[in-house]
Amino acid sequence: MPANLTPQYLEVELKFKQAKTTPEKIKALEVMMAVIPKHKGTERLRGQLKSRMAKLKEELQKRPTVARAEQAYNIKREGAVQSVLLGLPNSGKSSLLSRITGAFSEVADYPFTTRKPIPGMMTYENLQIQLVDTPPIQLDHIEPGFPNLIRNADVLLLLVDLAEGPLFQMDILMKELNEMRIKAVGKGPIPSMESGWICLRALVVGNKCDLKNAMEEYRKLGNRFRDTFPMLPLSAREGMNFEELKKEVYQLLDIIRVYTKVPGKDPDLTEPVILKKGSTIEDVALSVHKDFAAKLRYARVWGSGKFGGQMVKRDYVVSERDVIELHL
Ligand SMILES: Nc1nc2c(ncn2[C@@H]2O[C@H](COP(=O)(O)OP(=O)(O)O)[C@@H](O)[C@H]2O)c(=O)[nH]1
Ligand SMILES: [Mg+2]
Repeated sequence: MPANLTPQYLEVELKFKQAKTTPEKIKALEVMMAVIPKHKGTERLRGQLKSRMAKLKEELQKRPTVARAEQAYNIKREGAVQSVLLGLPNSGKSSLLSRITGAFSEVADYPFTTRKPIPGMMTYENLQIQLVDTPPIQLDHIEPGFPNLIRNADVLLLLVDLAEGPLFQMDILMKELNEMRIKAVGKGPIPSMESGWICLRALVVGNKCDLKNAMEEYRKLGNRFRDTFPMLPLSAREGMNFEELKKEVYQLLDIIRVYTKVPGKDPDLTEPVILKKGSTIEDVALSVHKDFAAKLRYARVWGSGKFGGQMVKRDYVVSERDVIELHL
């Protein structure tokens, strides 16, 4: 039976053939399906159009859309602290992640090897610190999803290659953070920010200190930044200063570790309770269970500068390494 296709149909069919992108093809195909005469003679053709449409839609799904790219930037927080590595291409971010956490991130001496963030875990004493490797920071270009990843971090590690003009690299990092309305601060009080802005703790890390002249460059970097940020030279390749790096990250955070114990037993020193500096006995109780905080009568504390087992009230401010026995 002849199909007797109308000129209207043939016109959109031509459009379909000329379409270059999948969305354009889908659009044209939709019109074709709408205008094709619906009779026995076009039955087979209509079937073909339908399956073609299904294929095109599938193709569209497979593509990394902006939303999908953004999703890659949603890194699940793990451990007590999240730190994010930021740096220009080839500064050594992936090398550092691999060496210090054992997580796999491709390392190569050409730029843009890392296309999405990759997390790993490092251990500092009894603390788990998540480290996230990221795609390189680029001048005047910000990947969607990247600002959010950074904003959610507790600490930023600004990694510069000491052999490739570290001052210039820092300029670009600061400029792009500024574009994202992120202010990196070292130690000291967190300034109050305009709305839309966020303030994050940051550490400047000079990588490749194993290379010739690197320490000279590091000193120049220090002249400009040591009053603003804690700094550290390091070699991701040689594994130099890794313990110091973890310690610096820990010290940058305004946190303390305390331990809880039950009467008559020793505390479990492998499971610290992580609290903000200035936290009280009540906060300790809250971190255990909210009922504990409500029922709390007093606590006993062991730690430096107190009598062992000293009795304290709920508003007592705890300090690093205190051992606390809660009494309900
Ligand atoms: N000499 C030296 N080379 C390093 C060091 N860290 C990384 N590299 C090299 O620098 C290049 C880029 O490293 P990569 O980790 O992929 O950098 P990324 O682009 O920042 O992730 C590679 O050739 C690494 O082997 C280091 O501490 N010392
Ligand atoms: Mg990389």
